[in-house]
Amino acid sequence: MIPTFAVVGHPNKGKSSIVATLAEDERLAIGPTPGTTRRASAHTFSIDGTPQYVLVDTPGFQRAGAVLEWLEDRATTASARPALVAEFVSSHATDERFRDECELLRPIVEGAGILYVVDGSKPYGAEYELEMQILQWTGRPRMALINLIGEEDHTAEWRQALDQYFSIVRVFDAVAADFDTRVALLRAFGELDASWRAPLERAVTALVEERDSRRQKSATEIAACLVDSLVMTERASLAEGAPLEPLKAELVDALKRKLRRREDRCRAAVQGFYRHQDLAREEAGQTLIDEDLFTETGWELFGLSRQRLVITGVLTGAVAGGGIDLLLGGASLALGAGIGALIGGAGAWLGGSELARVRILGESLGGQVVQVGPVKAPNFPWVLLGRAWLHHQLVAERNHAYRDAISVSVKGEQNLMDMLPDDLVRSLARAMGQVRSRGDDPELRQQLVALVARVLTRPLKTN
Ligand SMILES: Nc1nc2c(ncn2[C@@H]2O[C@H](COP(=O)(O)OP(=O)(O)OP(=O)(O)O)[C@@H](O)[C@H]2O)c(=O)[nH]1
Ligand SMILES: [Mg+2]
Repeated sequence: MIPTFAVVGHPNKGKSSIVATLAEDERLAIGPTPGTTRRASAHTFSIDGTPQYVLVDTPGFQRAGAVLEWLEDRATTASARPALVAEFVSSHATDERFRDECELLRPIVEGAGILYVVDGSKPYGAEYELEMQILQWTGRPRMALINLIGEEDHTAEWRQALDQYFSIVRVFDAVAADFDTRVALLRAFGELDASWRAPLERAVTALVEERDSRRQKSATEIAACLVDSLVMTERASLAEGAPLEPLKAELVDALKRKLRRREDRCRAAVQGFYRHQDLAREEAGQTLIDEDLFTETGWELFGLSRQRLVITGVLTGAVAGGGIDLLLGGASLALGAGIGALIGGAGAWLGGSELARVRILGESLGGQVVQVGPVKAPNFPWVLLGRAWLHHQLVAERNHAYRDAISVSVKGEQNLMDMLPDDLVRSLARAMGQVRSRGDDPELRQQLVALVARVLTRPLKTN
C-alpha cells in the first residue's frame, strides 16, 4: 500500500497548507477562516505517473470532548481502543454533529498514519489534549508537526506536551519550508512505520531526480526562448511612395509584443514544470518580476552592467569575432574613463529606436518590404536571461501552500547577470553571438541549454 497520512488537528492550523506543499497542489483550498476544509480529500503525490505517497486533508476537530466522552464510556482494555474508535466512526456516519470528526477519523481507521498539526506561534492549551488523546486511542503511527503561522514562538511548551503523545515531533513551516526540509520530513515519515521506510526513500530519490529534471526542462525552454528572441523579426510591405517612419515604428512595436509573448510562453512552461500553472504575478507592474521587458529600469537591473559587457568582450562582439584586447587594451580598460563614451548614454543602452535592425528587403509587388529585427541591442539576451533566471528561482523555490502573487526585489539592485562568473559569461556570449550571426541551429541550442542549466543552478540572492 502507498504510504498514506491523514493530516489532522484543530481548525485553521495549516493542515491544508501542509497537504498543498507536500502534494504540490496549488489548487487546494486554503483560507484564513476556520472551517475552510469541510470534507476529507485524498491527494496523491505522483512523479511521472507513479504514486509516491498520499496525504488526506481533513476538517479540524469540532467536538473532541464529546468524542472522548463517548469513547471513555465504553472503554474496556487498552487493546480494545482502536476498535472502539472505528466503532465510533461507523455508528456516527450519518450524525451531523460529528460529521467533521468522522471525516477526519475515517482515513485513520482505514490505515493512514497521523500527522497532527499545531500552530506553534500560539500558546499551548489543555483543549488540544483531548484531540491528542483521541489520536492516541486510534493506535496508529503518529507524528506531530509544529507549524508557525504567526510571529511568536511557543515551540518549547508545545514540544513538552506533544512528546507524550507522538513518537516524532517536528517543526515544519508549510509556507516557507525549503526543499531539503521537505525531504527530511519525508524521511521522518518513513521512521513512523517500518513498511513505509522503503517507499518513502524511493519517493525522496524520485523527488530529487524530479527537481533536476525540472531544472533541465526549464533550461531547455529558456534556451529556446533566447534563440527564438535573438532571431525574431517582423515584416510588412511599404506601399510605394509611403513614408518609412510610421511603418517602422509600428513594426518595432509589433516585434516587442511578439517578444513579450514569447517570454510569457517561456514563463508559463517553466511554471508548468513546477506545477505552478495558476501562479499570478503581482499587479501594477511595480515589482521587479513584472517589469515590462522593454523598460530602462528593467535593463539596468537585469542583464549585464556596461562595464561587464566591455570587460568580458561581450559588447564588442570580441568573444565571437576575436580581438577585443587588440582593440581596446583588454582588462586595462575595465575601470577606464572610456567606457561610458564607448557604450553611450542610457538611450542607446536600451536601444530606443535603435533597438532593432531595420532592413529594406527589396521590391515586392506594390512596393518594398521592410523588416525590423532581429534585436541588436547588446544587452538584450542578457536581460532576457536575467529575467528568466529570477523567474525560475522564484517558481522553483515556491511552496504550493504559498498563495500570494509572485513578487521580488533583488539585493543591492545590481545588474543580475553580473553575479555570473566571467567564464560563464564568455561562453554564453560566444553562443549568443553565434546565434546572432548564424541563426538557429540544433547544436547551438544544445550548447545554450547546457549553459543556461549552469545559470539556473546558481542561487540568486533576493530579498
Ligand atoms: N505565515 C504562514 N501562514 C500560514 C502557514 N500555514 C498556514 N498559514 C495560513 O493559515 C491559514 C489557515 O491555513 P489552512 O491551511 O487553510 O488551515 P487548515 O488547518 O486547513 O484550516 P481548516 O481547513 O479551516 O481547518 C491560511 O490563511 C494560511 O495561509 C504558515 O506556515 N505560515
Ligand atoms: Mg483546511
